[in-house]
Amino acid sequence: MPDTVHLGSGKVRELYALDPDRLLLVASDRISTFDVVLPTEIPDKGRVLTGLSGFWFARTRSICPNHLLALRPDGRSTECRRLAMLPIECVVRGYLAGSGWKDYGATGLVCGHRLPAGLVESDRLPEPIFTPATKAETGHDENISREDAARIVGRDRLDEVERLSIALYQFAARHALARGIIIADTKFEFGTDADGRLLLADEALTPDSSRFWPADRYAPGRAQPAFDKQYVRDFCEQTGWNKTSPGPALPPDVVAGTRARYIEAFEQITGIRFADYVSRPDVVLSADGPLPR
Ligand code: Q0N
Repeated sequence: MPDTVHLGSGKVRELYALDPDRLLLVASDRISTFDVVLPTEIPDKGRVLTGLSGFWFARTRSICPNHLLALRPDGRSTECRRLAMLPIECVVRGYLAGSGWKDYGATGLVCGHRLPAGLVESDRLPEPIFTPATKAETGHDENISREDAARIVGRDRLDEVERLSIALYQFAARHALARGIIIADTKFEFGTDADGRLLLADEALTPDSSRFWPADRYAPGRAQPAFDKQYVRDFCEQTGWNKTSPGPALPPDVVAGTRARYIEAFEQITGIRFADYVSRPDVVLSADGPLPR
């Protein structure tokens, strides 16, 4: 891509400047587990995540406008509006997992939210909670209190992203649950345009930015299997890997099984065949799915 300036790399994504107002967000097929990018790629993972994000962006525009301008024909690249990003992660939790479960066990609180006593791991919360975190490109994001978040983005902006984050999560969690997938929690990123309008950015409501659990295996009282990465995690545990870089290469059966799970998540949530998305990425953007050929 001549004339395209590479702005930065995430663990699994790349960001380029197209012109002063537009960026290109490219989702690779890289996969990370235990915060380490593995040496083996999962074919089509980037397409699945880009298609899912596009699907949600198209359906949540009335809740909150977003940065999406176009999906590229490759299915893995998103043209988006260049924004001034808010320097906090907007996390919503509907279930008790990960750092939320750890903090609850230690203090009964998650980011200042007092939760009922006696909850067990993976329990559904009485209502979804907003638990902002600081951004850390390497290492773990750190949960912060509402007060700290308000000091960073301002009180009114925080109230606005909290309301939007909860509304977006509720919309998506309800849609996904009806299709057999629990979205236990998710992370949003917002930015503002030149007019100060708040827009949803980044990728949204994908298995990389959320915990997806298979609803038919849900049982509180233990950790839940991940919808997407469980074969990878199980394999990595079996090898005795110490979870520092470099991670182990994945055998072909683990790659194939994981690819199938990503595609299954895409098809279950969107109701669109992944092959249809690959032939015409814009199918995810129309409310009624693929058009007749
Ligand atoms: C931006 N990040 C997140 C990709 C992800 N619309 C935007 N405008 C300005 N900046 C960003 C976006 C978006 N989305 C988002 N960083 C900048 C992290 N990156 C890391 C690199 O890979």
